[in-house]
Amino acid sequence: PYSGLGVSVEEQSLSDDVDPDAATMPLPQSDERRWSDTSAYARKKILQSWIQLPNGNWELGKILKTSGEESLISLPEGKVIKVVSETLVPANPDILDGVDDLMQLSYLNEPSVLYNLNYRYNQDMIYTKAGPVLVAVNPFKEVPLYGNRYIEAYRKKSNDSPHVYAIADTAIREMIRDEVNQSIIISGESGAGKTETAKIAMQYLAALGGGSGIEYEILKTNPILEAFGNAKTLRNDNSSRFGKLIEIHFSESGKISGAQIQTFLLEKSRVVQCAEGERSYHIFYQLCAGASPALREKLNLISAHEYKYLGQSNCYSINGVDDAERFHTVKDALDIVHVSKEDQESVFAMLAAVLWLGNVTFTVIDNENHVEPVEDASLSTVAKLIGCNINELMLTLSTRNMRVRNDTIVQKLTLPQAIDARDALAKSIYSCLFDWLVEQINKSLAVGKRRTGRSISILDIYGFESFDKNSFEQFCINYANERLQQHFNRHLFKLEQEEYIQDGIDWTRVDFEDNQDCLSLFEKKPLGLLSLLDEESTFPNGTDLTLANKLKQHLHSNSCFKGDKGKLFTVVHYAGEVTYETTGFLEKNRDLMHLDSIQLLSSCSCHLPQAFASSMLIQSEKPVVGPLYKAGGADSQRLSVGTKFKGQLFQLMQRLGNTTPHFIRCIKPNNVQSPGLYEQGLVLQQLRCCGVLEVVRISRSGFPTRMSHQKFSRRYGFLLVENIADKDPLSVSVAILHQFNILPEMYQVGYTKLFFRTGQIGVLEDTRNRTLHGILRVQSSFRGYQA
Ligand code: AD9
Ligand code: MG
Repeated sequence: PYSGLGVSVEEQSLSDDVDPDAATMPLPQSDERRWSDTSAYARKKILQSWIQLPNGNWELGKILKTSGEESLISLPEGKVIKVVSETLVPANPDILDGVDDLMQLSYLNEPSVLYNLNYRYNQDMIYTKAGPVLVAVNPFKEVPLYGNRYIEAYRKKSNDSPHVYAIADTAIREMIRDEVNQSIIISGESGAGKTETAKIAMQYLAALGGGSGIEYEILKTNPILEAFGNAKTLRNDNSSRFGKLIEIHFSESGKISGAQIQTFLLEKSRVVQCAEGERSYHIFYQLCAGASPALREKLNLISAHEYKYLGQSNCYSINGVDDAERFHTVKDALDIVHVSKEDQESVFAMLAAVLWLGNVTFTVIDNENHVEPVEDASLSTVAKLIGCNINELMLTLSTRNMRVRNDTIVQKLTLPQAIDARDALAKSIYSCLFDWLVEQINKSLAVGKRRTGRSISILDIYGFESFDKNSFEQFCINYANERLQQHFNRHLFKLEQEEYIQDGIDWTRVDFEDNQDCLSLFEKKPLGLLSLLDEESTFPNGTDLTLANKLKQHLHSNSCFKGDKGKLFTVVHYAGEVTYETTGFLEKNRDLMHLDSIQLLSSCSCHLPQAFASSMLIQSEKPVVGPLYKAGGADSQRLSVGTKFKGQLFQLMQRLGNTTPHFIRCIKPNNVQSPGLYEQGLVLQQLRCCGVLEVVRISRSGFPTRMSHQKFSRRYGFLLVENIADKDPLSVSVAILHQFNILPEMYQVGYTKLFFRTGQIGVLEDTRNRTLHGILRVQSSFRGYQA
């Protein structure tokens, strides 16, 4: 397999300009070596090699001489260095530069993969296949790859370079051909391009399955959900702060008949606090900038920087984005998904109420530091906007009804408690509003008269996160990623391996990382992370520290868990270790909404707060009966956030489990959202995290082409010179393999199928075609003779 690459290095003469001080490079990490083929035989034949520089980057060098343990390498700037021969990581011949499937590379090592992606990226070829997976490298600029001309080309199959369109096209075809639902699973870090990729896939599906007009509505859900669920973060100016699954339904004829959206875990905390340089949800700024004078007056709107919730992060605008203009786009989109003007106004009133809530302040009223809200314009505006009695609002924000045996006692709140109550109310209103909007959209998209049950789902969900400080949000997100990774592993690796084993062939088992241990660490009952977190959340005296101690006490022997100092603990995720800090875990997991607040909302004269109150009660684990504050004690008994999320994930996995998945891995080439900048280390770490490198390695080391004995003998049997009339398919197959000198290492004979390495079947197909043409020629000349 290594022949044809040119002369061996032995034949080259030693260059004169050897750098005498050339350092002997250190051995690469074992991980890198696992990837390279550095057998002595291979090393002899290579001309170019990857050299790892001290900064970790790889550079291409020419091998000048290999003698014994050491090799001389010339680097591009003319420098010549001496390296330990074993560290040579072979580079591919130039002819393989920029292949569109990584599987085609002769040498499949990390630097070669990095180089190939970079080579393509420099030419705006942002998509590359890694076997069954599509890799998309974020261009951070407009690339001329989209629109009707391209859609047409992929539909007609006149363009076969890797593309999201090609994935969407395959999904449609397989859905129709196999009558199996499909899913397109998009993952990647924040800012890697998942949401854009999802939109590009939707665009293709809409173009091919359009006609009824519903596709237009489906596309318009994007600006709405982005306005309400996306925000500027330090990593991405348009970061989705929720996960999304959109299931697009098709009729028998392959036309879109409707859709359904499910969302996951909206980051509520952003409504009341966000970090310096980040923003809250886009819609707040859009409303402040774009509302008409009449609407301003109605909502008593002021400018964004006068709202405390928006003012704290010192960031109001996004480069190149006109919030006022976006507001109109959102309103138009709401029209299209049939949210009435009246409802739209109620939605804006809720947004204004949230903003005004943030401006409500408190004064201390006694010497026990109890407080009362200041009766100012902020407070009265909130009351007006949600349609409640101002005195009840004041009570809700400054007291709590506690049930002690059969009595209800009123407890006054201190300043931090009152602020918590206020912020909890603001967060709940916002997250209920978000859910309500999704529900309205779903009603509008559920028009398909007769559901055929055929669908393509697109999943755009947050990728693995590991920051300097990791909190409950990262904990949940990374848990979700473990689940998805298992889905990915199981699909690509296990199914593959099982097929070989099932057919009884000798296939050296390729190890793949199964992350079941880490998932069990999260999910096991009663001693798993989520159960222990729930248990501690129900203890009134539980604190972040008691939680951390509890986790350490019960999980210290788990191989995926490491206890750290104080409130820290570390989980060994498939993508690396992440250290979490338990600060805020209990509170975020409990996500308490006091019954007083729910009751306040249900007493409102406006229909949205009423709807929110009932949805909060429906979510309660125990039905609440009678006067609210008597039923459930002080707090409503909702499922914890962690447990609810776990349930959502199970449901998601079940849904995806019934589909044929297509995976797209988005890669962020730099951390500054800038075009043309490709940072090797950053890309490599993402390729490792998402399993792309493993996939290529495993798929290539196997036997990707398979055919049953019957089919094989029928297809090629006539090529045999010997008489096969009374032979069984297996014997015929073996005879064919022998006659055509297919090397034993190039195939395996299974119980029911033959397994081939890449490219092997091509030889047989060529012969078959030539022979068939020959027969046809003979036949036609025979017919000519007859005539
Ligand atoms: V997050 O986890 O929601 O924070 P995403 O969704 O992975 O993240 P997003 O799709 O929002 O990232 O992409 C980030 C930015 O990259 C976009 O706003 C675009 O400016 C840019 N991008 C991504 N993909 C493309 C593309 N195919 N063409 C042009 C792109 N620009
Ligand atoms: Mg996104």
